[in-house]
Amino acid sequence: MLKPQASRSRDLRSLDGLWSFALDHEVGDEPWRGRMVTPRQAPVPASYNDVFADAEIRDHIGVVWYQREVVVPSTWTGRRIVLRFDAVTHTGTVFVNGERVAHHEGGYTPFEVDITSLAAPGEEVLVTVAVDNRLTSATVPPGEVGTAEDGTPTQLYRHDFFNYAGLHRSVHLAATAPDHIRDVTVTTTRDGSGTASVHFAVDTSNGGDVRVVLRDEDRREVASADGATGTLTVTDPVLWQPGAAYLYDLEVVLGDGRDGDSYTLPVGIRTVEVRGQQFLINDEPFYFTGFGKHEDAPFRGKGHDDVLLVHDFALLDWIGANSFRTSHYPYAEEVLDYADRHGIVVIDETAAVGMNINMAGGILGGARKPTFSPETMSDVTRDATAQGIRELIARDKNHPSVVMWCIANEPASAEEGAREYFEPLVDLTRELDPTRPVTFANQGDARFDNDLIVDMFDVICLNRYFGWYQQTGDLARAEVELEKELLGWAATYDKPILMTEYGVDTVAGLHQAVPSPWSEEYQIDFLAMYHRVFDRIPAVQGEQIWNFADFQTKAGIIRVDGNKKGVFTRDRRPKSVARILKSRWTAMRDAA
Ligand code: BDP
Repeated sequence: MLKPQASRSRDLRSLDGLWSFALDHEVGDEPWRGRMVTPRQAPVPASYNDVFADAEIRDHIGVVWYQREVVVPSTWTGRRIVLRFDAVTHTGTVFVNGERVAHHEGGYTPFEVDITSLAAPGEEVLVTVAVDNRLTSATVPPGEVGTAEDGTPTQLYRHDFFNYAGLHRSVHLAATAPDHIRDVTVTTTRDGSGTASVHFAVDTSNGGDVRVVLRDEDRREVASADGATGTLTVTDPVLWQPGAAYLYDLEVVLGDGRDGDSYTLPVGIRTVEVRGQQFLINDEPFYFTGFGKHEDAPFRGKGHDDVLLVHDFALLDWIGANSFRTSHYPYAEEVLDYADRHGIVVIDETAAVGMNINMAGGILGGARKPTFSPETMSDVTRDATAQGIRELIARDKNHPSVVMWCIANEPASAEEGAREYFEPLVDLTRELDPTRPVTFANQGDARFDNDLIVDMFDVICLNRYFGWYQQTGDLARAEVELEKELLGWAATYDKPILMTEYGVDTVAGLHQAVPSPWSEEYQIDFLAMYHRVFDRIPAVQGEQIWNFADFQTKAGIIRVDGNKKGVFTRDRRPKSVARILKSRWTAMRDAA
């Protein structure tokens, strides 16, 4: 699915800004029928939860309503008009002028609907969106909705971040020619003699004539071709490299481009491969440094924000990180565009998180029961997981920064049923994209000797907390356990190992001469211990600390205003460990 853009032949109108907003019970049965009467307005893009100082809104379970008007430009006569939502979390139902036009499940991938017949140029249209934040066994991430004794709804979920909801990303009206480019897929390969191939496939609404032109960063034409599929040869290509991005532009033209359609896609030429225990980018071993992140910030929750985007990347650069994982859901497309542009490597994750009912003895919710069963993670959940994979790859397949798909975070991969659940999902991922390695983030209960699924994946991604959830406060014992475990994996599988989570809750400003958990000094000692161990084990090909920044979670007795494992605070101030990481990672970056 192509991100909307303004081009010679395309136009865009942003619907970001303030929308009328109401909780379900505050408006009548069918608020989409006319103008909604409500005293409240909510900002878009943003989560609605924290912008009002109101517990009822923050903790609301179920549907909320957003509504606004927009005037369709009178110059859009004869155009195809599309309404596009970059993310409605988690389920969106859209009405235009009182008519239901779209329904989408999955809170972190875009959807669009052709509203040409409803949107008269020069006239106003009324857009109403029902946003449902409920998580069930049919959603990803999954959850359980119940009813409390007093009849009010309850929501259980097993992932460790607040269930923010709303119109999290931009909303646009977009205009194209009626005959238009529907999709473009680009992959790149290199041959031994210093040339590269850019393979393209263009999907159009009318099967019309297609021309593609590849230009370099100086806008010089490098190659061109006619036809909807083909290969462009680039001699002496400038490669897209971690830390040294280079983007060509592929202009795709349908018809004559004036009455027809045109779309420009940035293209990075690079290859990715797993060979033995190495992860290769452009045939060079790549060692991942960086973080698991979250889309999370005060007030706006998970709302996309360019200020935060640029600042977070500036901090990644400052600290010397070369990569991050989009834990635990697909991030805004702007984030990937920026990573492409700035040479940051991305592990792109689905929203399949919390598929582990018995983790930590079930303290994250509920008594012991099988994770994979018709009552828990069922065929319905798996279908939703598959749909999430389809939408992620459809959206992100062309980003050079994305070097690997991560199809789940910490599923119960040692439990019966895990293999049956994941095998078709791995197959699906490979079928949709044969060019990128596939992984999942493994949770500590599934070790090298009892995990049931890791052999199906290319890279072993481990989330481990020795010295925090286990051996709490005892880094000497934690070091022994960590090393034992890593050596076990390295001996069992000939695959690269990435530590995709390791970290400790750390209260900024809490200092101790003799470090113990929660202090800044303990975070320093903890990470130093992990790094010592990593440096001793050649199969370890990367370190991504949990987490880049502190983030909000649901209320709980092990969370103080959220998860505090950040190297930065929630407002992006460095904790003491940041400078130490900076010297490790910048030295590694300079040596690479
Ligand atoms: C892991 C999860 C992550 C949590 C982290 C933690 O993957 O989402 O936030 O642990 O406990 O289990 O901090």
